[in-house]
Amino acid sequence: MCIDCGCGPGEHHHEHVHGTEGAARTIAVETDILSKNNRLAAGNRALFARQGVFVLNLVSSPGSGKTSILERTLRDLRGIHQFAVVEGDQQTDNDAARIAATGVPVKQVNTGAGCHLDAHMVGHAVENFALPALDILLIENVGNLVCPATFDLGEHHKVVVLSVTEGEDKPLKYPAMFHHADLMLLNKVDLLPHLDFDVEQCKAFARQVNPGIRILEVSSKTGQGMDAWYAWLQQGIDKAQKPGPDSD
Ligand SMILES: Nc1nc2c(ncn2[C@@H]2O[C@H](COP(=O)(O)OP(=O)(O)O)[C@@H](O)[C@H]2O)c(=O)[nH]1
Ligand SMILES: [Mg+2]
Repeated sequence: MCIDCGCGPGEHHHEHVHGTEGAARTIAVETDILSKNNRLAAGNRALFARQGVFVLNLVSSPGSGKTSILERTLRDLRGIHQFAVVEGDQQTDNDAARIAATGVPVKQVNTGAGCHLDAHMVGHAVENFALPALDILLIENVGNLVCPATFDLGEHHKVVVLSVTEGEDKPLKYPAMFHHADLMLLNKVDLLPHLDFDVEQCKAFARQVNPGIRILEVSSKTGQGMDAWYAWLQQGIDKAQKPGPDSD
């Protein structure tokens, strides 16, 4: 069950509880779901650390360009790094087919009515990959700016994609997502000449909810700004592959 909208894989919960006893029970169930997810995410994180795989969780509203950014990234860097992709969607394997066309291994996870991936789904999805051979695992979450914010998958970073067609106020309207992300990719900047979108205002709003957030302006269509994104990926890969203080 998702604690934000109350939906769960394959079903919707419409349980209405009244009074303090009901509220206490709701909080107890939510705490339980989150602590179970956090336990599984910690397991995923330990696995990724042991295997030296850099893992990103890409989040955004539907249509911001997550799959397009992945496609361009994979085509540009496939010969340099070993990639795998987990594709989260409620229905269809359309995005997985787009990724497969780049030649990179991909595993589709359909969440049904569920509005986010969770650590359990990702733990199973990565059983399909030879992790020791991977440099980087890219997870495309379900298109939704609310629920995926709360669910740790064991990733190194959440990367939030916002496109310039969505309005500069989105970081303020969906603060949890922008608060939890370490990097924001401001996508579709090729469209700026046709829009009234205020880039500096949008960046200021993002920094208002997360002063430490990195922001890169990109276009997956023209390739503008993608080199800075690739340099950021390279740094993360280098760091993930460095043996930790307690590894032998
Ligand atoms: N103009 C422009 N369109 C883009 C860009 N990136 C993605 N799109 C388009 O935006 C739409 C949604 O892209 P998609 O990658 O499927 O978004 P997702 O739902 O976040 O995975 C598609 O029609 C893409 O061609 C971009 O940088 N510039
Ligand atoms: Mg997509």
